Amino acid sequence: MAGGEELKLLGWWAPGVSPYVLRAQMALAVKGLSYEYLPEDRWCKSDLLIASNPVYKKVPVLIHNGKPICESLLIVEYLDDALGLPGNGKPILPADPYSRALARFWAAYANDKLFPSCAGILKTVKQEERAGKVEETLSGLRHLEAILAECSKGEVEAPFFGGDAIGFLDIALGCYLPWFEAVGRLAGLGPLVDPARTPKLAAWAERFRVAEPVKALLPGVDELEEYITKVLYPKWNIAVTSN
Ligand SMILES: N[C@@H](CCC(=O)N[C@@H](CS)C(=O)NCC(=O)O)C(=O)O
Repeated sequence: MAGGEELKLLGWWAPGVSPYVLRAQMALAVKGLSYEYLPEDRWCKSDLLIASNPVYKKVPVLIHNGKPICESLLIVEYLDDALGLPGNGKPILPADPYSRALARFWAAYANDKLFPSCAGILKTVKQEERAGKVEETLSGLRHLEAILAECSKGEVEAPFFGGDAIGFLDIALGCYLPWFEAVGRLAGLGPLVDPARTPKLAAWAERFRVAEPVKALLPGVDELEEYITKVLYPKWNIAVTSN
């Protein structure tokens, strides 16, 4: 409950491992909003989830005063639109229309291209295909390095994509940080967000990991690795010994 508003978040049964649920949780935390977390059983989805997201039947779903909002990026935008400026007193999305459009473009890029390429590193077994996924991921991270440099252009380096405070693109991308680390480790590649290749992005990642209020939400990378190998590898038909 937040100031008479009823907020429920339908989330994943294993905390921290779903970047999409984490994204919604990060936005709620940045807004300083309290809510009831309802974990979904991965084998047996609740009637509430099926009724709230009948099209995709996926989490996260935010339920605000009984009304469901689906899709993690839309949830972040909705919190900004519907619940005003509690928390740090700043909107999550930039005020300037052009900056908003850019933030939305790169957030969609992270969702549609970067993260699938990164997860694809583990899903592909053939050497050549895997090398392609690695290159796609590193190229995506180089794009984001350039965007981060653009955000700070002509000024003292801004700590976040959102400027002085965590903003839309910080949340959209920051929810993937544990995955970048876990995939780099499991694939034997070392850190994907590497200070030698993308120094600004690596420094941003370090700041984001320890920033209030998101740091408490980030899962341990060991736990995430365990989830990937024990839960996802069998689903993807990958033998643990393949790495
Ligand atoms: N595009 C969605 C993706 C959500 C998603 O893939 N959620 C996963 C958990 S990480 C899920 O609910 N999976 C259950 C299923 O696929 O049946 C978003 O951004 O919210």
